[in-house]
Amino acid sequence: MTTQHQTITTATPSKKSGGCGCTSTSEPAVSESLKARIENHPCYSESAHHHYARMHVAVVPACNIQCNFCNRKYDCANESRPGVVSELLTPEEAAHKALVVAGKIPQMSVLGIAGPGDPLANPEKTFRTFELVAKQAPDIKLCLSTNGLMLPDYVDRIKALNVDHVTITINMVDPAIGEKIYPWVHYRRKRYRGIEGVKILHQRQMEGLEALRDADILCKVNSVLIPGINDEHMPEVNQAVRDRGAFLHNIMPLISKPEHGTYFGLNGQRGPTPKELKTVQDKCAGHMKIMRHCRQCRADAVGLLGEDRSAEFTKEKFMEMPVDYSAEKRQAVRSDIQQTEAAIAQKREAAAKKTAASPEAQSSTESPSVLVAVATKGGGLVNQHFGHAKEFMIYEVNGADVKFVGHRKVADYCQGGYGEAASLAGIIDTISDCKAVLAAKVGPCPQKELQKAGLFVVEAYDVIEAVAREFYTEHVLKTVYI
Ligand code: CLF
Ligand code: SF4
Repeated sequence: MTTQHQTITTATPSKKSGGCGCTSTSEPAVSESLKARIENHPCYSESAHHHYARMHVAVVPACNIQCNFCNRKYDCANESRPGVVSELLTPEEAAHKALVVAGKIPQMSVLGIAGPGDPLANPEKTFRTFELVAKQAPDIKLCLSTNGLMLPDYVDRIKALNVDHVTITINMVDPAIGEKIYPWVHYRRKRYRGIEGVKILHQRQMEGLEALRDADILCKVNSVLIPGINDEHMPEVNQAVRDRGAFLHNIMPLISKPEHGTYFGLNGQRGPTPKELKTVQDKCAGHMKIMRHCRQCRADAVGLLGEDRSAEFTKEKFMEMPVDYSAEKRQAVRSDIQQTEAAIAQKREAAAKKTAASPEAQSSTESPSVLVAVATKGGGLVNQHFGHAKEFMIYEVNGADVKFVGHRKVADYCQGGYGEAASLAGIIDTISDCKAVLAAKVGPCPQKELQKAGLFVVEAYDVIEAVAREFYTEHVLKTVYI
């Protein structure tokens, strides 16, 4: 892939607006050995998610707990978007699907089992699937996501299967808070209601974390942020999980609508706003790595995070597809990605040096942080037409850093080639706290409206960080915009 630079054209907004009030939060450094373990895992590495894909296979129907945000007619809300029904597969079908997808999408590096139920409530299906895939495609990383109740019993088996990435969903470390999230827990053939069950779940989750640490298996913790229930509690959760060796904390928003049929959905429990989510993520950052690029995938998701190719691989279709798995072809694709990543890293570095050397940066005593909204199809580039963006990636930029802080879904502006005024208003509202939109192209009409709303429009096709820095130097530092 080339990262050809095109001229950046910027349009100035018609009115100035205030700063975003962002606070910069640094994250702990990652050792070289850890980097090697996560470099092609799209969830564990933010930069990998621009290039590598993952797939889930839905082989686990049952669950052993009840979460108030889940209705198991639908996918698991721990790792999937509720309201999307998936086809259940046998382990043999799942392994065939994995091999088919590995041939068709050679940048697919990870196979995850993440629902619709809990993988360890269905251990035989889970482990059989992993065994079949490991035998036939050893270059695919295996990944599993669990509520943790049965984890301590299976860490040895997980280790023996060379599963190096395990996610536990931990929404509380205080059973009094957990009581508002979990009505019951089914443990060793007995159903425990209320706080009695929550205490068991909590204890097992903590044991599971420690067992993963002792077995040197990388652990990510997912936490569903539920305003008014566990939002203020989240720093405590963060501390408890990092004390027990978790590597990454993915704090993700509750998705809750009445039509999902969940307890929370039916009782009006809302999810957090993007700002509320970022505030909590920022509070927990600085102590351990925070994942901000999660897309809350469905249990049968296929493709890059944020892209959904599962419809191409329904059971009816993939069972008819021949396996075209080639370890050599996949390795060649990986080498290309590594080269692209190296070229991007060079551009990032050059852009950082240029900003630091600019007279404005040298004379400026303050370096305010601003947010920018990026339209991208992946590859780490600003490379998408504004009108085709279904989501914007949000970066926080200051004199020292360009940091990804989240993504925001929007309605398609271009629908059949013409813009819709209502969706444009919605998009502008969604990114109104940003200073600029960075896109490959922005049509004249949305450009005018974006400028009216106080956003710069930057048209470019280049590495995201380089474009963001150039905008920052030219339009924030130079004009003392804040
Ligand atoms: Fe799947 Fe989860 Fe493994 Fe990733 S997803 S089992 S760790 S391969 Fe990733 Fe999807 Fe977020 Fe999960 S974006 S929902 S964190
Ligand atoms: Fe649903 Fe997953 Fe909770 Fe089980 S652990 S109830 S499948 S969200």
